[in-house]
Amino acid sequence: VEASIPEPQREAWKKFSAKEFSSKEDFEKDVVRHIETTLARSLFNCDESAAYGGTSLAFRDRLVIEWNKTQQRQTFADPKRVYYLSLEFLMGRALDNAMLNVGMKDIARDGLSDLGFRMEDIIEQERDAALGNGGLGRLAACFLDSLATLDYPAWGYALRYKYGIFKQEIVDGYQVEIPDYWLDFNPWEFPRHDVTVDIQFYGSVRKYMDDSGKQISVWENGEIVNAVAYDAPVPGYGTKTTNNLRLWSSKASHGEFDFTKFNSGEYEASVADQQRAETISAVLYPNDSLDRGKELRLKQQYFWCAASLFDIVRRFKKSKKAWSEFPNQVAIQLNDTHPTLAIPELMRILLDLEGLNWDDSWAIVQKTFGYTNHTVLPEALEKWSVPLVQNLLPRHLQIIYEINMQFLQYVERSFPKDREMLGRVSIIEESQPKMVRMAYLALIGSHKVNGVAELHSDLIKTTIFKDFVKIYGPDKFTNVTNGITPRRWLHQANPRLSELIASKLGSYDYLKDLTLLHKIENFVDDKDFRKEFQEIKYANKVRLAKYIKEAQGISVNPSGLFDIQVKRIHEYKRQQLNIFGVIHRYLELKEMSPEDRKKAQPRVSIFGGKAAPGYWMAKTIIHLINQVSKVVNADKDIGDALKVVFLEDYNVSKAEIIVPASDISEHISTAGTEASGTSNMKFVLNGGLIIGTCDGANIEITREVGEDNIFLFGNLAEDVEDLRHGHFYGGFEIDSQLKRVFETMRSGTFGDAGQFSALVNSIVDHGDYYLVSDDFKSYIDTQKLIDEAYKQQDEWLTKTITAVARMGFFSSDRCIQEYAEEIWSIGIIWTF
Ligand code: TH1
Repeated sequence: VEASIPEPQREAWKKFSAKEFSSKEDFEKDVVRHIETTLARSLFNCDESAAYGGTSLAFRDRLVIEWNKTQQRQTFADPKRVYYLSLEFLMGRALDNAMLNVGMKDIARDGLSDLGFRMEDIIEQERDAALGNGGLGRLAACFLDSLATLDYPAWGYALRYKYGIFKQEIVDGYQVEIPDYWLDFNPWEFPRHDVTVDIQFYGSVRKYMDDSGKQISVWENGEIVNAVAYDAPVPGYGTKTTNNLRLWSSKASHGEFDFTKFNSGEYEASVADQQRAETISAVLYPNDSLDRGKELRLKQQYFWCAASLFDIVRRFKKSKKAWSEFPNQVAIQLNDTHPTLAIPELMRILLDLEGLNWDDSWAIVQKTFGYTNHTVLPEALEKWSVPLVQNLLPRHLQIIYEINMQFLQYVERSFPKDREMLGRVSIIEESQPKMVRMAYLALIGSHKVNGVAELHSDLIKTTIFKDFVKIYGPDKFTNVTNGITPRRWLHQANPRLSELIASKLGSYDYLKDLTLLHKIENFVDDKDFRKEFQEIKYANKVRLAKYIKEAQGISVNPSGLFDIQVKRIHEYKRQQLNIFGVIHRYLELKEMSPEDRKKAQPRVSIFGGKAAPGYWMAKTIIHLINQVSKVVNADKDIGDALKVVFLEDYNVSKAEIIVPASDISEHISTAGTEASGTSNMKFVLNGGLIIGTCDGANIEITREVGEDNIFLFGNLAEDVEDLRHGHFYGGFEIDSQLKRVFETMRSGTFGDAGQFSALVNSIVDHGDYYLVSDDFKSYIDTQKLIDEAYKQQDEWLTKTITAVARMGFFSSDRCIQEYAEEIWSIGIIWTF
């Protein structure tokens, strides 16, 4: 407001205010202008990367215009906003998405062709924004797309990592990690050097009484690091709403150099200080579902929470509303426990900086926050050592202790007979050293806690949060089953299928209301539709086969059954079960007569995914897959009957090629371990069936598509505990067919057996925690069923079409509507 132009001069502004291109000619004009001026290139040195730059900048202009207007509308209406705090946003590429969301891809294709370029090559130039590990980060990205598409006033807050998730190379069958420096040229971000926040670490707390006898706490003498905002526009599909993703970058607070040190000859030390500050936002931690308790990670979390809250509070204070109004203006969603420090930080702001009392502050905090839990795996539940928190954030530790004391007093009053409960629910674990249990803090500081699929939301109420259901009652807990954006995961990844569906439904409206998909079930017997649907699947398989040849040098026959498992490599996700199944298949094929082998259903087993750099067992699984691939693919007896592929460096843009090409995809986690899974939804939406356990969202996919259209196998979550117990205390016999697989490995068929002994021993000698042996027979029997079912191509096609038609529930738009109504109480802002 302070910087606004006075009335008399506004005419000139309005006259020259930036306009969006809408014709092909205007698009070309913008591209050429950007290439010639912004990028300082010419038609004599314009390669594809420059053309990508010009195209992106032309689209960016469009987005920025709507982005500014959206922010103006939202500032004017000053509605309740939602802030999605996530340490990960796995956005992938932005250009294709921007073109489709603003509905200008065809114009751009023609325009680029006039200028001498092929659209697909230009799209390929972009690097993925890979600021996430897997499902959790991609979910956040889908949610941003839905929030904008549904016209909700929403911001995402995260860190501007210099290095995203590492790039994976496979060298001699082993994973090697390469840093992902992705910021060389990123036209999608806007540095806001005027939007900065000083963030304090370390130091001490001084307490004193003010004149009125009130106790005041001052956190002082700490080290200051500067947070600088970088903004990226998030366009909605078919709407003008363009929301903001704000990423914080860390910088030394003294400017370039600490001049005292510089002048006293300590040049190196002054640069080192600067680098230490920049380290905070340097790198994304590459662990998926694992808490390692590193100090730098805690620093990242506080840096990001404190900067975001400062920003949110600053925006709120502009409205001059009373503090009691804060929860009516602000909803903050905690994506897992990573942003839990936002709870004590908001308390600190209200108590120490704004002078509110404890009870009022706590009421505001609880009404403001919602917490999403994404896992029950014990190794993923965040805990921070008390001495570490004490040192880095002394004031926050005091506040956490106070929250805990008040909470425990309440529990004690409510359950006077259950003395043990206090120790169980305390935010502080009485271990050596003591630990802060972040999930409990997040739960206690929020008004709602949600799981991400029905089974998972039930499980958290009976396992990790059981006592809290007694304390707060069941209403504090809810479920919001995950979803995916159909814009990226159908329209963008599979344009031909999207177009076919639109041609039958009469419009692309279903991309905004995915439940409309059910109408394509009317075409399940339509001959032309079926033919086209099948052709599209085949073409997508050809596209993937081509990519496999280029990237991996392996020839695969697109007529084979494409069986795909792509996701982070983790023992609980059981890629080992899959590869043992592949070895079993290989042995069976080897035993067959050549005639029988010819009759066998050809398969292409495709794997992809990264292992956390320190996760040896996961790296062993990758190595085994690559060894099996080498042996099987070279075996002349086998030919096309079986091919095994490990696709290097699985990421979002590769998923866009892989997902539409599956016949079967694998979602085979030990029951009760995969909270939801989201790629399962993507594969089915693209006309692939799935083999899966009764776990996570697989269960709801089954409910929606029908039991005949999915291949379920394996033990149920409710039996897992007893089975594990039995492994240790009862007799434990390894499945006979699995034994044969292990014998083959031991004989050296896939190289030195010693390399895989830890993997085999985890099953044979160490209790088979993930029930690989228990589920093995059921798994390979189900794979046989799949072979038979796939031979009935007509029925298979019916199954896949039916399944697609019934996937409407899994749009992330539905998720966002549920969050908005049940957790955030926010409304939409109309666009005009
Ligand atoms: C994943 C869950 O494993 C997956 O089942 C779920 O679909 C997805 O979140 C989205 O809800 C998780 N990713 C992480 C990553 C970290 C810590 C915990 C989890 S749980 C770093």
